[in-house]
Amino acid sequence: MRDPRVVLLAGGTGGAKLAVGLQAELPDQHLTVIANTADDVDFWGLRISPDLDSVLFRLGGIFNEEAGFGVVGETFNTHSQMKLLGAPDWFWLGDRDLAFHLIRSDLLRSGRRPSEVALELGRRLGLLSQVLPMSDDEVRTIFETKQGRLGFQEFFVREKLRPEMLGYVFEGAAAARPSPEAAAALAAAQLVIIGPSNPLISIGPLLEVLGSHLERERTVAVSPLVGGRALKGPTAEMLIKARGAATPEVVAREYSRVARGFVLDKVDSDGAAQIAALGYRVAVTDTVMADREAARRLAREILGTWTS
Ligand code: FO1
Repeated sequence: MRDPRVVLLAGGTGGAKLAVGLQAELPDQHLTVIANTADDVDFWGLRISPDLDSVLFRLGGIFNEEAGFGVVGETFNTHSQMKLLGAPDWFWLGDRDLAFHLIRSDLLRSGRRPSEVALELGRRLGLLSQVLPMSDDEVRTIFETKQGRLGFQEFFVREKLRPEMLGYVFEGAAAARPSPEAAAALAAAQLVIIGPSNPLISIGPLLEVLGSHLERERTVAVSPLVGGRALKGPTAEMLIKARGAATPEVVAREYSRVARGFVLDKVDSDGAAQIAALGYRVAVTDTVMADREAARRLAREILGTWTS
């Protein structure tokens, strides 16, 4: 198939890295990335969208690899001054990063929809792909913990995952609808890729909102696990707690209603037959995206397997 239109469903790290590889392999404007927004938080009166921003910044070539979030070459003068003035300081918003939150919050206040704002930020960064939130409606991951209910960033960043987690909900997900832009991109896509992000708390909210818009025959999922571990974040620990094990097969079960293809890392090739038995077509390859070239190679392999 020449020049397919592709949608990538992405959380913050693995999904965002794969977006860079896909953008490099596809013609301009053939990739739409739909990002999880259930991690969003309002801080200092501004709307912060960490997963969406990490896709925007990676595609725009300004991601701060060292910090793992925000913009390269960051300074924290505003953060220092806010702290001196008694504002909460547990969330490190850098000076460059702040520019995006100021523009986003201003556009939202003027009545623009979150999808319109994301497209506008993408245009101002000169992106060659579209980056969209999963919905214009608010969805928030709330963790039920022994210390009460905590928002995603409160639990992960402020409390550093210390309170014992009893469960989690995606508040607002049942009523949330895909934005017109996201629905149109999914309808036009020859291939939908579920990125290698946390299946429970990054892809989970995306599937709750968009799941009924996916066609199984056109959807392929990339395992976020390599040898029983995720490259970043508590994915393996969460899978063990919630599903009893952290294996690609557990991930494949999670996606079996929405995906027909599954990309498995070569170190996990032993599990390929079990995953195929769930009804998947399995591809085994190196899924570790250590750099841009590795992300590009993985993208090329996925596109070659599922769009040729
Ligand atoms: N992660 C941290 O561990 N500490 C921070 O202070 C922090 C600030 C921050 C600011 C903007 C942003 O877009 C992301 C930020 N992150 C921070 C990352 C974020 O909490 C998570 O990595 C994602 O939500 C998980 O995908």
